[in-house]
Amino acid sequence: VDMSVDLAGRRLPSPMMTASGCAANGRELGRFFDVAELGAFVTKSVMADPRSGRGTPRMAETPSGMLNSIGLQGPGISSFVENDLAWLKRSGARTLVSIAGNTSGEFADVAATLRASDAFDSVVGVEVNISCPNVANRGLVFACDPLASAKVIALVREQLPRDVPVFAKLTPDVTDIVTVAQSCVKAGADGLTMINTLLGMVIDTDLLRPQVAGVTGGLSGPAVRPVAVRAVWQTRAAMLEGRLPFVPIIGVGGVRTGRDALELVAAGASAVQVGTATFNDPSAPVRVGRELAGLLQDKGFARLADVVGIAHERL
Ligand code: RRO
Repeated sequence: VDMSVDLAGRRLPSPMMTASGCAANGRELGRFFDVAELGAFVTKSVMADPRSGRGTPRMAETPSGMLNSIGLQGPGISSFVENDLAWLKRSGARTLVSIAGNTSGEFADVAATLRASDAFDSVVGVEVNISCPNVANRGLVFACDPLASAKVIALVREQLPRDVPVFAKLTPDVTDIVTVAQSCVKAGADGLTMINTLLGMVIDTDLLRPQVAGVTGGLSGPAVRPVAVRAVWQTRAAMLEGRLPFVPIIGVGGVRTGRDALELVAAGASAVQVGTATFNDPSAPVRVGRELAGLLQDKGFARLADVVGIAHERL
């Protein structure tokens, strides 16, 4: 089965990616598999300056998923490019760099520093994280506001060469994700990654207090998979109906098996990210890719590309 994907002009050998934030910047997972086997390694969202993140505890488990309030812990863009991106390049990884900022100008500065770095030739795209649920600034999530999203995307797009695609990472916490997608694509996004975590909360019923120090947090894992499938489906439907240009969708949310990945692909995703599942199985992103290829083979498909959005033809 031909598992290669054309992602906004970049040919990747596999549709499988890590999901941002769940495996730091490569070294941890590099002990379990060859990071060059992935279509792309997606890094933890990096900001301009180093950041220690939220107080602890930052994670809570639920029967169907995980809640996090990490709060964008990270080394800052300078250290990231010198250490993490350099390591990913040496390892032969194709890297999709996730960037974040408190303001649209900060997003642009991070993109500019990234572009100027020695390892930039290993970057196959930039994922603009406008959807972190744990940013402390006035409770504002850029991706809840189509205009604010467009401003960030346009500024980042300006900083990068045309052949480096920009992906907007969207939040499911909006009434209409298609409206945000339209705004991002109009502003220059070459693709869409959906979804980030869903805002949630867990209370410790022994201590009768919130389980994570951030009080609310981002819900991930199996609980959000149907939400991701719905978001990808609605966005692909908008493309088929002419309400949105055809841009690649990267599906993410609760994928643990090849069947889970196939669900997102059939809904319209060209690539699939695996995040929370790596906590139980660090090689999950490559295992899911093998399982997906096996399923396609069993069903008689020669190319993954033939299955993208296929469920829309079978209503
Ligand atoms: O660091 C985080 O708290 C975080 C981020 Br940036 C994000 O995009 N999604 C999430 O669930 N947590």
